[in-house]
This record gives sequence, C-alpha cells and structure tokens, in this order.
Amino acid sequence: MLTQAQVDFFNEHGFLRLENVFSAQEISKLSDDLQYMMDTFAHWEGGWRGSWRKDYMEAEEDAKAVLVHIHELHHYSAAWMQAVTRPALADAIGQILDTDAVEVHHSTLHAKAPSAGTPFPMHQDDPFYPHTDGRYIDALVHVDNADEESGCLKFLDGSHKLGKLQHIMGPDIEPFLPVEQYPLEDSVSVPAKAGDVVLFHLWTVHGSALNRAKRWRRLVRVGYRDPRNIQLGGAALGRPGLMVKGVRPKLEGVTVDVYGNWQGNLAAAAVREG
Ligand SMILES: O=C(O)CCC(=O)C(=O)O
Repeated sequence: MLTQAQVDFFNEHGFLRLENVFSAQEISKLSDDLQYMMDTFAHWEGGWRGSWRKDYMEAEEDAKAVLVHIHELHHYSAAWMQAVTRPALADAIGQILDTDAVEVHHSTLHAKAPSAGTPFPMHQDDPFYPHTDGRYIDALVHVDNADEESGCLKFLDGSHKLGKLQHIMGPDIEPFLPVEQYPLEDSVSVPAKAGDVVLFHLWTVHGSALNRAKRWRRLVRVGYRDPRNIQLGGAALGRPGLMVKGVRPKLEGVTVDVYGNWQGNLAAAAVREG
C-alpha cells in the first residue's frame, strides 16, 4: 500500500520513486534473463531519431550512440512475467489511478550501452500509444543503478497537468517536443537503484541524457492502464493485456470472439467511456 503522501506526491508532480520493489536476488535473476534476451532477440540500434540529437550530443557521440530495445519481455521470460504482474505493483497503480481494475498494456527494454548509451528527447509517452484519457501509468523497473552519469530519468515537474501536448512528428522520427521550449535542463533528475521502480503519468514530460558511465543503464518500462481507458492508436493497439488487478469491465459495443480477439467499435466505445 502506498501512503497518502506518496499518492499526493504523484498527483502533484507526475512521478514517484518506489524503493526496493524488487530484492537483490530478484534483480539478479531479472538481469540474467535480460542479458539472454539482449543477446538473443533484442534490437541493437542508435536510438530515437530526430533533429533533437544535435542538441543532446556531439557528432562523435551521436555516431557511437547505442540503444538496445525489445518489446514484451514477459513473452520471453517467466521471471519477467512474474515481475510485470507483481500484485503489490498493480495495487500501487490501482491506488494512484483510483481504480478497481488494472491491465498491463506493454513492457519494453531501454538499455543504454556503457559510455555511449543514447539520450532520449523530452516527450510524453501518449503519442507513442495514445489513449482516450490519462488513466495510464508507466513503471520503470530499474535493473541497474541509474544516476546523473549513466543517464537517469528526468521529469518536467507537474507537466502531466498540461494534458496532451503537440509533438514534432514525422515518418522517420520518433515523437519529441521542441528542444528550445522543453530543455532537458529544466527537468528534475530521478536517480534510482537497481530494484527501484519509478512511476510516471502518461502525460508527464520526460527525457534522459547520454550514458557517459562505463556501465550499462538498463531499465524496463511497463505500461499499466485502467481498461476503461481505450487506446486510440500506436503500439500494441487492439491487443487485450494481462489483468493484474480486478476483472475486465464490460465495454458497451465491444465483444470478444471465440478465439479471444476483440471485436467492435473501440473508437465509439472510447467516446462513450470518455
Ligand atoms: O530510458 C530512458 O532513459 C527514457 C525512457 C523513456 O523516455 C520512456 O520510457 O518513455
């Protein structure tokens, strides 16, 4: 259970660090499985694209920058399945969202390589997986210690209260906010230890700097939502997620076929639920 002070902190600032959610032993197993996934299935690339990169890195740093990523870790590892469905985490999220029902939407690895781990521009997560409203929390499971040197998360304090913002979008770039209007320096650093989980709202503006440390900075983002908050586009659209708290509410006009696929007009349901 979170304290009322923790819930109030999240509602005021749009982020919250939970310490020691996973024990050292659990993190050791999650780390081993992560290494296996990184070596076997993950994508090793240069990081998110866009004109912001020249403001965040020198040309030589940009040329070397590495991001290792993979979606849905819980499809590859039982330890990760147990991590993303951890009841205490689901309860904490249900408490903040003030809901009896919580669904996992996705999980994704962001591993920044030693000395060259790519930065992330300031952005909200909503443009990557737009939802009807704000009943959605991302949880960052820290597998390594993350600090200023290794590129910890940075949040624009209270920015979730701004609602959905217009991002710079394009066919060959990931959405980001204008660098002059949203400088990384204006944000609050949230260093965290391996085993900590940092929660943030779908609309909280955030980013992170280059990993300049000689060690990995690996974290896994798990998206949790109230199933009544219907997705409008983007990653994992139309795919029912795992229920980690309560039961799936029946949405008018949305049915499930005999094979478990959703049928019906989700957009219309979004309008009704909204
Ligand atoms: O891993 C990072 O440093 C940034 C993560 C991020 O921006 C996100 O998960 O949306």
